[in-house]
Amino acid sequence: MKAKKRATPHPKPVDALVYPRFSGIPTFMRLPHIPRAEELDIALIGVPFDGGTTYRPGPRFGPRNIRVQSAMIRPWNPVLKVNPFEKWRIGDFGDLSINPLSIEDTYQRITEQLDAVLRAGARPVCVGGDHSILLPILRAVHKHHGPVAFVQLDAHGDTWGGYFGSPHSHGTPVKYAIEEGLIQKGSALQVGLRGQVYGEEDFDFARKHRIQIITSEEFHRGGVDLVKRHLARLRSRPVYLTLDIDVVDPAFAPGTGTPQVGGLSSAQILDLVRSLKDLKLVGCDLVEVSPPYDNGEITSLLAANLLYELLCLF
Ligand SMILES: [Mn+2]
Repeated sequence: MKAKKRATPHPKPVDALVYPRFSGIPTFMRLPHIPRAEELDIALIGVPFDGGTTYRPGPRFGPRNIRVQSAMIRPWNPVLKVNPFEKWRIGDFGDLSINPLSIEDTYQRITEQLDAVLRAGARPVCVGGDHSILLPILRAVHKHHGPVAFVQLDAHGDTWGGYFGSPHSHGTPVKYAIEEGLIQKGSALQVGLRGQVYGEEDFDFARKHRIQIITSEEFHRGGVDLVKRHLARLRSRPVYLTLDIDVVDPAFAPGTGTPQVGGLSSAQILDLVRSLKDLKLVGCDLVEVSPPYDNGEITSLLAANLLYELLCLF
């Protein structure tokens, strides 16, 4: 994809006051607030919805706190040797309109709004919100790219069925995305899964649909090299990437809805995200940051840095 007219001038910290958002909340990475997707190559989009959480609530405040913690992000990535703000026109698109009382209505709203963003030629980077927002995002992506290859960094597979008679929650989006054909058959990779499940049959869905799984235990043994071997199959296709912050160990990212011990460290997740560099990314998201459960804002700070690393993958 070719960059639009000109790259976004990335403001220096002192310029942060030039871009005050409403209520004094800064924008993502001090970028200009540009709610017009046609002016953007990459749109950073808040999705403040947590009506799909099954345990700890709070990720509706994720976009707000990640914006605040992203205030000190600088433009040059010395590891990947890239300045994403020079390469692409990137802006803070603002938050999507959601309905906090209805997951079905929220799904419709997200798909419609992202459809417009994609139609305007911008690639969406969504900041959740809980993981239930993945399904309507993928529905919009599917309209423009067809079935995509899929990489999920997460402690959980999110392939469970409904809860209490409701089909959708943050534990179900991948199941429906596969069943609706939004993800190309045999092209899904999940990294970081761990923790107890209800039974061995919880993996039946993944087996049936040939989802490749690298558990946290396997990652701790095989590292990024193991992941890179699996990525080889996905390189020729459009890829969608979803990052659930709970892939990181609660010692490093306590502010999340369903924490699982034995996860990745901050250094490991940085390394893992950077290893995804040469994929044909059509969009990505970062979800499940729950500020009310954070300590010293370390989860939002890590998320802000990971968001920057995601921009460096395009
Ligand atoms: Mn998840």
